[in-house]
Amino acid sequence: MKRIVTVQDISCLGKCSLTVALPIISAMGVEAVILPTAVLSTHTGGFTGFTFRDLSEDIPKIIDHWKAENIGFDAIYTGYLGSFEQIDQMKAFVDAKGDNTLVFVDPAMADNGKLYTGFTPEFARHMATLCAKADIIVPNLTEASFMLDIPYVESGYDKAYIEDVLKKLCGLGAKCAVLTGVELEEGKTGFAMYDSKTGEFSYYQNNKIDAKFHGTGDIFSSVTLGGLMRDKSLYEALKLAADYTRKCIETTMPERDYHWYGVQFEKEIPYLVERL
Ligand code: PXL
Repeated sequence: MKRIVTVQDISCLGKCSLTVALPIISAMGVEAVILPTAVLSTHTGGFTGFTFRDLSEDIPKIIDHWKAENIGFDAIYTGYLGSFEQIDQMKAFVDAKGDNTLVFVDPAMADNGKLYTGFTPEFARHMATLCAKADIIVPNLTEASFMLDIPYVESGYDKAYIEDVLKKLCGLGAKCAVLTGVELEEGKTGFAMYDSKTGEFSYYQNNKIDAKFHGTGDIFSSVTLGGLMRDKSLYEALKLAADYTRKCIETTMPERDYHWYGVQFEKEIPYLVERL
């Protein structure tokens, strides 16, 4: 059985970051070790007055203990990081990894043209230096724009634009870049990927459900990593992630007023497990 470590916050209530990564990766039959970056009472999207406990001080000590115990990982998956220092800590963690550890970076920090509460454009440019060390990065178009310091284009783009952005993302240093929330046709959404080694671009589009939920990017990343660890190709893992995320949104729609802060991914775990 594969063992991964996922580095992101615990939003105690909010169905994002570790509270979705841990159950999803575990359900996919992969050991999920966690390294919490911060503990928040809720996520930062739509709640006010949330608490935020920064765990930067603990991170190197936790990593050192694992090292002393000779624990290695098949993948390092980073998500929401709470400070510049944590980006540097993750760069050092990646530099010290074994040869067979996949580095998967979700630069979770922005969406819909805006940075999440608490982040700055400088933070995004620093996140780009962690992306430089990754095998696979999965920004949405907003995160890509902030990291590349290019204007955010909301709609009306074509494949040529997407391919230019993907190439620029790999230009940062990442081996494979995946863009999420790519809408190439009215009523559709999906991902685009570029493998800098083969020079190949791939696309996948699904029917779009017109609703925004927090945490869906984290669900997408968790399923992608789980799929990779279960020996799917990157494209197959991404396709499963896109289909599952869509299914979770669809399932939540009738109860969206009650569950506005995150999707009911729990109900669709069987869908996921059946497709491994
Ligand atoms: O899902 C991304 C995410 C993760 N962690 C925290 C967040 C968000 C999105 O808003 O606020 C704390």
